[in-house]
Amino acid sequence: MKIKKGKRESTDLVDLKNFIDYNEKLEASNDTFQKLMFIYKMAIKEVNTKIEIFKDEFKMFYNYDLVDHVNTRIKAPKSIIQKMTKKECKLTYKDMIENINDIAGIRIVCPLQKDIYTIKNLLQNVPGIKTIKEKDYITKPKESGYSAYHIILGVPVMLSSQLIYVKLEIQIRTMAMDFWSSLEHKMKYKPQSNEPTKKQAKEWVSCAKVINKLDEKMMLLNET
Ligand code: 0O2
Repeated sequence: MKIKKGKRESTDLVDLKNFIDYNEKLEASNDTFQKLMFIYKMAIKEVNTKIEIFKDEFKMFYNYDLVDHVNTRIKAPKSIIQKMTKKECKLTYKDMIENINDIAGIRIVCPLQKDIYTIKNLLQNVPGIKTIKEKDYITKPKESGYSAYHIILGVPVMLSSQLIYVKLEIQIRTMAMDFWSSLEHKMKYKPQSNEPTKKQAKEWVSCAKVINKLDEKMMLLNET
């Protein structure tokens, strides 16, 4: 991996994939993999600090809880390889960086639906952060019933010798959406669990609709 030591050589943002040998085969235990994961972790740190500042600012200045809690994670090597195989990628670092957008992930859980849009806009307006992709599963939930707002951000990470541009996935949900998706995820990935039957899948969608109604009612109650 080509990261240089010492003084920063350029203030231009350099895409993460320019740091690696294009066709180097992906190996979860090697040095390149560890260094890449370190850079993804630093991107999480950068954005997490911004979220904490917004959260504390809203509490201090407006006595308002904009964010209930935040979870961060680096995707497990096994899950990265599974996703690459599903997407029919070559198992190289270049393909990993280009195609897997959620190696670094931050999940923000907010009390109300309107908070999702507030935090999303705040993050998208942070100088230097770019929006690469947005998926609104709130106005258009997934077939499973899953609801959340997803954004893929491009985040500059400043190392001693370079400014590196890293992709990171933000999932923003209400507490009610988080309750649904945590349970549904647990059921889906329970050991020895089978694919849900048509009837079970329908029940999950129906629960998701109840959750959505609940979120709408909570917003109205909050306004009165
Ligand atoms: P984990 O461990 O939860 O992170 P893209 O790469 O942009 O083409 P991607 O990432 O395949 O698209 O799809 P999507 O739907 O935008 O995001 C996938 C993530 O959303 C999943 O991550 C889940 O976290 C969440 N998600 C999507 N659909 C569902 C669902 O039906 N139920 C639940 N509970 N969560 C869902 P991963 O990769 O599954 O893993």
